[in-house]
Amino acid sequence: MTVAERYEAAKELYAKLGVDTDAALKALGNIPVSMHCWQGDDVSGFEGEVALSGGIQATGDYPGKARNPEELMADIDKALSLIPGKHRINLHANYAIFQAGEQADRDQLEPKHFAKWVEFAKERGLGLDFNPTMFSHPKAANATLSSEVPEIRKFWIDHCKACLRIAQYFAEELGTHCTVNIWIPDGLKDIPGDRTAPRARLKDSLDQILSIDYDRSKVFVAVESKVFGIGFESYTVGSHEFYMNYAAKNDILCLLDNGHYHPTEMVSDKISSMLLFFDKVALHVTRPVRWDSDHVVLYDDETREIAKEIIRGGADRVLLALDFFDASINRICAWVVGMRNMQKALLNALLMPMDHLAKLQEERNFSELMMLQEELKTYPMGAVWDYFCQQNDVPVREGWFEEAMKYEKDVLLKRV
Ligand code: RNT
Ligand code: ZN
Repeated sequence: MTVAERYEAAKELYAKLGVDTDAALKALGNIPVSMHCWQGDDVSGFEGEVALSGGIQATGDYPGKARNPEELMADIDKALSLIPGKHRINLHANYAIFQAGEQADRDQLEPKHFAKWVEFAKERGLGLDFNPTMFSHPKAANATLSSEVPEIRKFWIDHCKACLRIAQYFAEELGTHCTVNIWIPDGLKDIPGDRTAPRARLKDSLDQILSIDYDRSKVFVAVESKVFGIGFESYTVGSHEFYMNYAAKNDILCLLDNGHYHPTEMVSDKISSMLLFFDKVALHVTRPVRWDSDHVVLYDDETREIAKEIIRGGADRVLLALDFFDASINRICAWVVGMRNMQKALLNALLMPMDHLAKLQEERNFSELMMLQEELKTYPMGAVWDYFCQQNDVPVREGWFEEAMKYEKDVLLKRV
C-alpha cells in the first residue's frame, strides 16, 4: 500500500470517531515550533572559548559540532529539510555575529550584530525568537539580575534592554512576533541567610528592563522559573512563585520548562491554569532524566500530554519552543528527532475526539473515557503522520536518517 492509500484507510477509521484527519493535518501545518539554535553547538555560541556555566551542562563529545555561524546555519538548514512544516528559530544572545575586528560585550549588543540571522530567517520565511544570555560569562560568575553588586546588576539589566531592542528589530523585519525569554541561573548551593533580598533585586531589575519603550504587541517577554540547578540546589532566585506573580502583575508571560519542576509535578497539568489567567503561555519542551538533563524530546507520555493541553487550550495561545542539548549524539539527529516527536505528539492530540472525551468526563462516564483513551493509543496515527511528511516533501518514517548520516559523512566529520 502506498502512503496515500494507508492514509485513506486511517482517515476512514478516524472518521468513525468523528475525527477529520484532513483538518488535523491542516492544523498541524499551522503550528510552528521554535527550534533552539543551541542544540547545534552544545550552547557554545560565537564568543570564542567560553565554558558553559550557570548550572546547565551539555555532556558528550560527538564529533562535528558547528564552530561558526556558517556551519550552524548549514546544520539548521539540513535539520529543517528533514522536518515537516514551517517553524521558527530560537536564538540566544551569545550567537551574535560580528564583522571582522568588531566586538561588543553583551550589554552593548545591537540589532546589527544579528543582521545575518535576520537575512537567514527572511530567506527561509522563518520567525525568530530570542533569549538574553546570562550565563557563560565572567560577569555571571556569582549572580546576574539579582546580584548584590550594583555594576554587575546594571550590566545584565543593560544586556536585557539590548535584547528587547534586538527582539523588536526581529519582529519588525520578519513581520511576526518575537518571544524574549528571560532565564537566569542565580541561586545558592546551600541554605540561604536571606531569601528575600536577591528576589527584591531581581524584581527591581525586571522593572527597569520593562521600563524601556518597546512594542508589546510584537515582543512577548517571558520569564522562566526553575526549581534548582547544579550548584544551586537549595535556592533559586527566580522560582515559580516569583515569576508567576511577577508576570501576572506586569502583564508579561511565564515560560514553563518541563525540566524545571519537582519530578512528579507535570507541566501538562499547569497549562490550563495558566491560560485561564494569561492570554498566552510559553513553553520549553525538554526531557528531564533524573534531573534537568535536557535530553532530546521523545514521543513519550508527558510530551503527548503537553501536546493535548496545547490543542485544548488553543495552539495560537502557546508559544512553543524546544530546549535540549545532547552532545553525545549526532546533533542534526537530536534536532530532527525532537522536532518530529513534538509534531507527532501534536498530531496525536489533533486526532483525538476532544469534545467527546470532555463529554464523557462531564457525564462521569469514566469507564468509557478510560477505554476510549486507551483504544486511541493503537489507532493508525503513524499513517497520518507519514502522509503529512509526504505532503511536506520531507522523508517519510526513518528515511530521513540516511540523509542525516550522509551529511555527517560529507560535512560533519570533515570538521576537524
Ligand atoms: C536552563 C534553562 C534555559 C536554557 C537555555 C539555554 O535550565 O532551561 O532555558 O536551557 O536558555
Ligand atoms: Zn529552558
